[in-house]
Amino acid sequence: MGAQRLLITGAAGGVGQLMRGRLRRPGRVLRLLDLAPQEPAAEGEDVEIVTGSVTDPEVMARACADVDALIHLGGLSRENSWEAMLATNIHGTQVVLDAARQAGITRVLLASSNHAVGFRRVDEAGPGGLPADSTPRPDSYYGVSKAAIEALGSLYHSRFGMDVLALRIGSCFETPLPLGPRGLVTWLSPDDCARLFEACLSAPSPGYRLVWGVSDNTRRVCSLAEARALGYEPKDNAEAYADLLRGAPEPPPEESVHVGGGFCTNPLGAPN
Ligand code: 15L
Repeated sequence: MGAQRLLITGAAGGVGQLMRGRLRRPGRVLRLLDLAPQEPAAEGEDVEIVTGSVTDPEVMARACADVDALIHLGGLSRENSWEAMLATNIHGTQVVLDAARQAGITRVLLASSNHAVGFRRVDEAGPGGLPADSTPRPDSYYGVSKAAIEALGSLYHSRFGMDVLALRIGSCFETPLPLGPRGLVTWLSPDDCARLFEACLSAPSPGYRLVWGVSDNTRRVCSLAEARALGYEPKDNAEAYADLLRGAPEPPPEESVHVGGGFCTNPLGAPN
C-alpha cells in the first residue's frame, strides 16, 4: 500500500501550524495548503507545500489529487464582515467539499467552532455537558459561517456518502493562558487536538458526525461522549494552568453567561 496523503487547508493558520509536527506519521505525506507563505519541507519531512485559496476550484482540484483524507482548517478564524464570511468560510467550504467529492476523497474533517452554538447559555449544560449536536445558536457572522459549514458537511454526507466530521473546536492554543479564565473551560490542547483528528481520521465508517473539540477540562461545559465514541481520549486538562490564571482579570459578567464569551458582545461584523 502507498503512503497516506493528508491534505490540510489553512495549514499556516494557528491550528494548522500546531498540527504540522503533531500529525507526522511514518507512511503519511502531509499536503499543506494555505494562501500565506509556509516553511518549506525540512530534511526528511514528508510534506508538500501548496500555495492557494480554498475559494479557487482549480487550486482545490489540483490540491485534492491523490489525497486520502482532508482536514479543512482554512478560512477566517474570527469575526469579520458578512461578505468576507460568505466568500471565504461558506463558499470556500463548498468549494473544498466539492473538490473532495470530485477527487473521490471519502473522509473530510471540518473545523467548526464553539461559536456555532455561542449563544447557548453555559448553565444549559446538564451533568454530561452540552451535547455535541446541540442545534446552532451562532454568536456572530463567524458563528453563522461555522453552522453553515456543518450543514454543508451533512449535505455532502447525505448526497454522496462521504464521511464528514465537524469538530466544534473550543480554543486551540499552546496553553489556555492567553485566553484568561475562559480558557479553563474551552481549551483544546494541541496534543489533544491531534488525538481528536487521528480518532476522526481512523474511526470506521462514521458517516456525518458533530463532535466537540475540547480537552478533558474540569470546567468544560460540553460533552465529550460523542468524540469518545469515535476513539478520542483526551489527556490534558486546562486546570493544570488554574494557579497561573489566579488573579487574571475576570471577563465582564455578560461575557460569562454564554458559551461564546466575548464573541456574543463584540459588534456584529466588526473584525476583531
Ligand atoms: C474560535 O473559533 C476562533 O477561531 C479562535 O480564534 C478562538 O477565539 C476560539 O474560537 C475561542 O472561542 O476561544
